[in-house]
Amino acid sequence: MWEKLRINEDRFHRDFEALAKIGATSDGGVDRPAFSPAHSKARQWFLQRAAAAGLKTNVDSAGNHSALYPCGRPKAQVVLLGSHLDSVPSGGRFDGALGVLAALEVLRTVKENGLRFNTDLEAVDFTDEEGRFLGFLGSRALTGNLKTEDLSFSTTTKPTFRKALNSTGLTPESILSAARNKKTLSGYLELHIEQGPVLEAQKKDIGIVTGITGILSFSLTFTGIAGHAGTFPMEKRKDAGWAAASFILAVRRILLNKFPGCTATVGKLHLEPGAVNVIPRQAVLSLEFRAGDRTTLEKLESVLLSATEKTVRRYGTKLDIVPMEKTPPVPTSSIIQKTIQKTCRCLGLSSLHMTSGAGHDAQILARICPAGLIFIPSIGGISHSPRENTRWKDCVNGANILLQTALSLAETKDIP
Ligand code: HGY
Ligand code: MN
Ligand code: MN
Repeated sequence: MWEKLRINEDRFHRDFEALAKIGATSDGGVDRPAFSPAHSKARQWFLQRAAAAGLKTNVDSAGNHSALYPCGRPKAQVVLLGSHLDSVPSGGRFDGALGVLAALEVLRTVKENGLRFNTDLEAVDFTDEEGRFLGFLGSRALTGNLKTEDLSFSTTTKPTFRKALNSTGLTPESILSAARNKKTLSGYLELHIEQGPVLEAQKKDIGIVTGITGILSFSLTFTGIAGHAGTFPMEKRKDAGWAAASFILAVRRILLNKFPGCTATVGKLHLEPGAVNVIPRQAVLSLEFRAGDRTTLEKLESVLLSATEKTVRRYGTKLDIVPMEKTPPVPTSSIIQKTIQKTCRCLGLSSLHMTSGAGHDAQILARICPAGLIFIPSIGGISHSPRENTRWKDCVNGANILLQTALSLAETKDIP
């Protein structure tokens, strides 16, 4: 019976090391932004490893790369296992990559044991999870959660986006036509590092994610008046840099004082014209914020947007706001949570129910099928950094939980 089945640890480890070399940085991380040469190379490597294992490979019209093991009945639904091979700039080796490799390893393990189930199994690497252009681009396309306007970027981003698509043979139209019929999907499972400190602090092996954070982001442009840095009087300035700086600190105050458990980040800031001796005319910044429930997310949005109005009044600038990402918070499937918990008990692993403050493709898939997310500990809670690390033993535990949970689901006819 398949309950005793385990993944091949050595093969999984060799693959992890080989993949981590693609786009490797000298400080031990990886730099594989979506559509970069290193990212394309990693995706090709994944397809080659899958083909070498005799799996059926595919690249859909949104660039999602996948491998199928047809172990189900004729015209079976599929249990999809996946994550992403792109990284943030100067990121870590585990974020996303581990989930894709574990998915591939699950399929290989099942195939070499010749097991049959009710459903097929598919491993997928989603396009641009990290949002170089649009967060969860691939999973949103696959689930039919993309509209034309989602791909109409600002005039500065549009040419780079077009170029990135051209290099991979995609078009906005092809991306918009990648939606699958949700009836073909029986469920979705993702293994991921926690990217936070909870499992390590609580000394637990596995995190069973109950819900995933909602994320909103905007591009803000404060426009003031440029001038000579040495002659224009301080008291008469409309310095866009001051507006940006003041707003960034207001965000910090608001979050710390009024929204415990939520986060907000200004991760990008650009001043124009950007010269040492010119008062900044324009400050373009990103504002991203997250909350675990819809009501709090909406409240946070309204408080932060009214802080922008106060800033504009105080510094006499103008302001343009362009919405970017809008991903609502979602619960994961309670049935899948129970299956993961049972699997942890069978494997003698401790577990903890928890929410995810990081975004994952699982939250997009959860809109159209039962979805589950499995966490393993991150050393020091560090992620989106070359210092991101997880003990190899935990990676193997996570992959075995993914295997056993996936097989439980593949055996179930209809996951409620
Ligand atoms: O930004 C996130 O939460 C994820 O790592 N994409
Ligand atoms: Mn990430
Ligand atoms: Mn990730």
